[in-house]
Amino acid sequence: MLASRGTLIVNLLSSPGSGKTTLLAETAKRWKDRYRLGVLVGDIATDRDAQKLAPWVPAIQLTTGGACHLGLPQVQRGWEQWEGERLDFLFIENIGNLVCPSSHDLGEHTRVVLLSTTEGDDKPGKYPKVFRTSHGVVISKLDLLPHVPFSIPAASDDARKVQPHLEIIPLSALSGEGLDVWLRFLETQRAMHVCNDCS
Ligand SMILES: Nc1nc2c(ncn2[C@@H]2O[C@H](COP(=O)(O)OP(=O)(O)O)[C@@H](O)[C@H]2O)c(=O)[nH]1
Ligand SMILES: [Mg+2]
Repeated sequence: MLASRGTLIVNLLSSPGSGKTTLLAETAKRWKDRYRLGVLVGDIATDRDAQKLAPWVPAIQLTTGGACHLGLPQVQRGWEQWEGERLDFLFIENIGNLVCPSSHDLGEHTRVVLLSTTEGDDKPGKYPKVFRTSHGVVISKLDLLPHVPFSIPAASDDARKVQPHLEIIPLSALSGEGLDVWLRFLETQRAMHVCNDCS
């Protein structure tokens, strides 16, 4: 239904603190005059992320009260608050967790897992399902790479062992490095899944 209205749905998964909310804010800043965006942001408690995003993008907080992942009915109820809106991109920020959210299809077109440079390059093999079910991996906090023992080739090889078709996008939301590649990835996904003639 949303695809026919021109909306690409992107589900962001990662462990807590790897940079989902910050990346969404930076995406929204860059696209404020180009695309209509919306964010459904999941957390166990508080509406802090929705408040952080509010200056840049319409954001609805979905609070699970303890559940470790978002479910489709909750996402649908969140979306209904925008009934009638025509969004170009609807982002879902899932609960920070590399395990449970990977087993729950939220109807997204595109699933992206974030892995920050501070988390260690061995995580893809240790949490294979989230990498196997994703289309892209954002390696976040690239600005910290000089300070941490993290190898982008090692993380990429490990991730591609479980999902050979993964797009791997190293970036820093803080410095802006790599954000152009991220934005192009999103546009390509939208052109593939939603419409052929949109840029
Ligand atoms: N150095 C650095 N810190 C970042 C970057 N992106 C996010 N952070 C910081 O990491 C922390 C967690 O970010 P947040 O976006 O809340 O992560 P989330 O829990 O995945 O939504 C915050 O203190 C951010 O300022 C980045 O690219 N570089
Ligand atoms: Mg967040």
